[in-house]
Amino acid sequence: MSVISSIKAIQVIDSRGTPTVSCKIVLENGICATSMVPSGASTGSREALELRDGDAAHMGKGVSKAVANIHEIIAPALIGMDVTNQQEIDEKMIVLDGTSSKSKLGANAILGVSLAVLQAGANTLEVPLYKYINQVFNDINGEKPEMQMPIPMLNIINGGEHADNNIDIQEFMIMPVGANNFSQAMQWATEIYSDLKKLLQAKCLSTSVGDEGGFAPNLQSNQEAIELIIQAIRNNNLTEGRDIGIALDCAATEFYNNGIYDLQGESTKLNSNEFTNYLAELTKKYPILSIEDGMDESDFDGWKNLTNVLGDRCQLVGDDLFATNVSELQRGIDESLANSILIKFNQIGTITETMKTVHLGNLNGFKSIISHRSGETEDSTIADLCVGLGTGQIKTGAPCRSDRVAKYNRLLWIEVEQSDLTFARNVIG
Ligand code: 2PG
Ligand code: MG
Repeated sequence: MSVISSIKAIQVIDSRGTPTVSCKIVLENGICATSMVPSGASTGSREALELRDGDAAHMGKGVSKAVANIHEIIAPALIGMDVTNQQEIDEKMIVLDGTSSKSKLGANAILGVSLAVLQAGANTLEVPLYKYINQVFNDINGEKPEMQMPIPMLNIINGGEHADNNIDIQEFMIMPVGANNFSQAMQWATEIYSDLKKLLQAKCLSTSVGDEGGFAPNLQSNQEAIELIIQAIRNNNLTEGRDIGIALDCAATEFYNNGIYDLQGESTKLNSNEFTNYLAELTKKYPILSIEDGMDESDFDGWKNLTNVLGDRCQLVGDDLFATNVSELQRGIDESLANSILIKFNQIGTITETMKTVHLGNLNGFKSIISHRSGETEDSTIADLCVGLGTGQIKTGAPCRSDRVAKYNRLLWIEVEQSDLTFARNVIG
């Protein structure tokens, strides 16, 4: 038995300079592990609650209440438990909280502990985290996924809530689907990224970056962003579609108001059908493999229509729509909304619930994409999560800024240490 002997938490700083929770677990055998919790900007309304202090310090964004909840409520309940029993520990915290949105203890408090428990479990058994995750998933769901190296989705032009420019679509990503392995995918991505910088410089456009490390210039339209990326792909003697697919995260909830998709950057207002047609036109013109949050989180008719129109030729990913929540995903499955799900563990608050959501997706043919948040830290757990669950896709920003590349760099090590893993190049289509 690897028994928990202490749980400590402190407030640390994330990639936007905003406080977040870090947690450290020590076991009776002396093994320890730490975690750090990410935080979103374009958050969905169905996400679990991130507990913030709301007082004068840190513009109300301090997390000292969440830290205190770990010390005063969670730690006394978990000390003495076997750290390798992830599900029992997570379920105990869910009961201690007692609310559906984790608003009593805070999802940031609960997740900080859940992540540290996961890492401590791997450490005490002396196995790599991704292998341990594979085992925990099996313990929880009775399914042992085939581990694989993911296709990275690199967000190289940032807009929406993640940048101060005029672009409405939040993320323009490249997916090196034609690479032979993960390291080649990253090589192509970094080359395209630096070429894109040169293209922007040549046009006297800004090369400052947004929250996820992608460039954030002012542009005429969403199409211009895609065309710049295609030019950067071609400048590297690569072919869009064959070697590099394009993926978008519209984060449409952020520009939807009273039935209207308001594309301010293009001075265009569209209703739900018109916005679906707008996206369909983009997919005809460009090799767009994946569209995330193409519709507002509550425009269910819009989602149904979008899935009808594009679902057989494009990955349609629910992020705000599902909030990594098993009941919301079940609704999507029942009503044919989207065909894939974005997985962010802080939307739901525990590793166990995250794994149950991925399992439900697996059972129903929904692809899962493991994702960072726009507010990140050097914690790289999502890299191991993606390999251990074999989801085949990870989205974790541009190849720029340590909070983003920490995940890609961890994957580069896993690729070498576990050279028998296949690369998920055919994951889409
Ligand atoms: C998203 C995420 C991550 P945020 O919308 O998919 O890219 O952004 O963390 O701000 O919700
Ligand atoms: Mg999103």
